[in-house]
Amino acid sequence: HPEYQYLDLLERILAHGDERIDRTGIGTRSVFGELLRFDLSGGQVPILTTKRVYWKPAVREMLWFLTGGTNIRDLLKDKVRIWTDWPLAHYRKATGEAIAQGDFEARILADEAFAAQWGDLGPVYGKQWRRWLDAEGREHDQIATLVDTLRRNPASRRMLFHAWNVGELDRMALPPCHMVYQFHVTSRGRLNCLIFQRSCDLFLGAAFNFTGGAALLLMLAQQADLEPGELIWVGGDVHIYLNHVEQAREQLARTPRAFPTMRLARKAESIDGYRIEDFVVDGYDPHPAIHGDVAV
Ligand code: DHF
Ligand code: TMP
Repeated sequence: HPEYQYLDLLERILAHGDERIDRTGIGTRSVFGELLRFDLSGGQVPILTTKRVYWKPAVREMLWFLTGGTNIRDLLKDKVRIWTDWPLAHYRKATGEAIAQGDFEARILADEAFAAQWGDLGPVYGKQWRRWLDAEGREHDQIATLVDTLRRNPASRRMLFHAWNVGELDRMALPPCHMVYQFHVTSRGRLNCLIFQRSCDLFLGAAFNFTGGAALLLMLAQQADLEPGELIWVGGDVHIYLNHVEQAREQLARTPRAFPTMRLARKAESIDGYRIEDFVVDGYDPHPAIHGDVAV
């Protein structure tokens, strides 16, 4: 079962990972340089089954990146709360106000000016993917260029988009983790995607990254009249936070079930036209969710 790639990595990090204090102060065990591959050609996608993964928030996050958005207000409208902690920490620090997460989120939703001031993550993924600003002041839509190249010149070795915009890193709430997506089309018309992730929270973040990556691959394949191929995930610093060790052990005690299938219910008019309702996941029968706190 392909999920054992993930579970074996989890187990190896627990057993042999290098332990140290990280930026967040929580501490991690980590390894450096890992590769996982998932074959999507049979319709199955890597939504982990050894714990319930909230695949809709993960797909919604990917759709939000594609809109070019960088404000958590758009996510909160869809009840996706995974990015709230960073603007919230910034707000608390800047104002000294001990506001609860729920109250902060309610204010972001109710008050557009407040959201503009406090809900923006800076020039993160969506901005770089859709509106990368070059030295001459021109904006580059890397996604539109990618779709165009997939259609016109699928043998290209230059099909990628990148979020590590060096000049803008200091204005981002978090520098990009999944920072490069490269694509490859086989002679038989299969679309492969390689994600390079410089830093990976293997217990919490990875499940979202695999799911979002799979959703992106399906959308791009459909737009370019290709069949889904492999999702290849490469991790730089792959770590387990020390406050996730018990959860990881619990997950490791479980036996994976068949991956679910994911398909698109309709072909959108363009890569910008997809909605959450277009994603159909069948056969997802995971073990129960395992909660873990996110390190901010
Ligand atoms: N920082 C850290 N330390 N780890 C991350 O995984 C991470 N991910 C970010 C931003 N910063 C990060 C963006 N993605 C969750 C999942 C993905 C994500 C952020 C948070 C998360 O908390 N997942 C929980 C709850 C899911 C839900 O409520 O829908 C989970 O159990 O999967
Ligand atoms: P860092 O910027 O110090 O590397 O911290 C970022 C943390 O967030 C790190 O634990 C990796 C994790 N992360 C993911 O695993 N996946 C994601 O999609 C994001 C945004 C972050």
